Amino acid sequence: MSSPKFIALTDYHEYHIDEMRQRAVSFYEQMRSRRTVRQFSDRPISREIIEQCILAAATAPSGANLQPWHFVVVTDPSVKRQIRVAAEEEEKEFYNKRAPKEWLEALAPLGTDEHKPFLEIAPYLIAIFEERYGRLPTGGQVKHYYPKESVGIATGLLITAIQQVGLVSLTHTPSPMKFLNEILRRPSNETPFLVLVVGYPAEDAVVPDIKRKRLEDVCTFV
Ligand code: IYR
Repeated sequence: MSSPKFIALTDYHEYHIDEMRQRAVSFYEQMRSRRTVRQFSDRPISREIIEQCILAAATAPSGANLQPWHFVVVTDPSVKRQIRVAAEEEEKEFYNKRAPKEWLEALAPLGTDEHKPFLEIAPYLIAIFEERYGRLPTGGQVKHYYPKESVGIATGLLITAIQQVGLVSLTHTPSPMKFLNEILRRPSNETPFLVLVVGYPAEDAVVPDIKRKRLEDVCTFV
């Protein structure tokens, strides 16, 4: 077992309490303006912006720092098309057969259905994979700890980074989404976590009139 190596915490910066308060308010203001968007523009976005956002996502804490994530950035129209076709096939089953009435009722305020044109229109689809275990070049396996939690945190950071640069996103979770392994040729130790659709909103984009819970409803101090 190797012994740990420590370095000084030089990147930490403390703010005066007034500035801390102001930063807390302004970050909340920024985050509360985020909306999940389902109508995208096809306007291109430079790859370097997406790369920076993924670098930010990959700073997420992870179990034993094993960073059990992989991001596949899809821009190729023919690959997007394949993803759309496969996703719509699953969604058709979901909306018409598999989904229990209760689930469809819960989704009704969002106005979603089996049609997913955004999978071809948006300039970027970022398929996020959870590495359930790691693979060594020698063929051995590396146990991963809390991979789903770790990937969930990284995805949250990615959504935040996308919002921060002035783009919009949609967390798309076709179910089941095993087809992503085949289309994107990912190995069997990786499970698709979700597809983040990224771009500019369409000029006439609309969003459902839904509300977030109040602080008292989501938080308890003891
Ligand atoms: N995967 C389907 C259904 C869906 C499920 C949930 I939970 C949502 O929050 C939204 C949609 C779809 O993408 O339409």
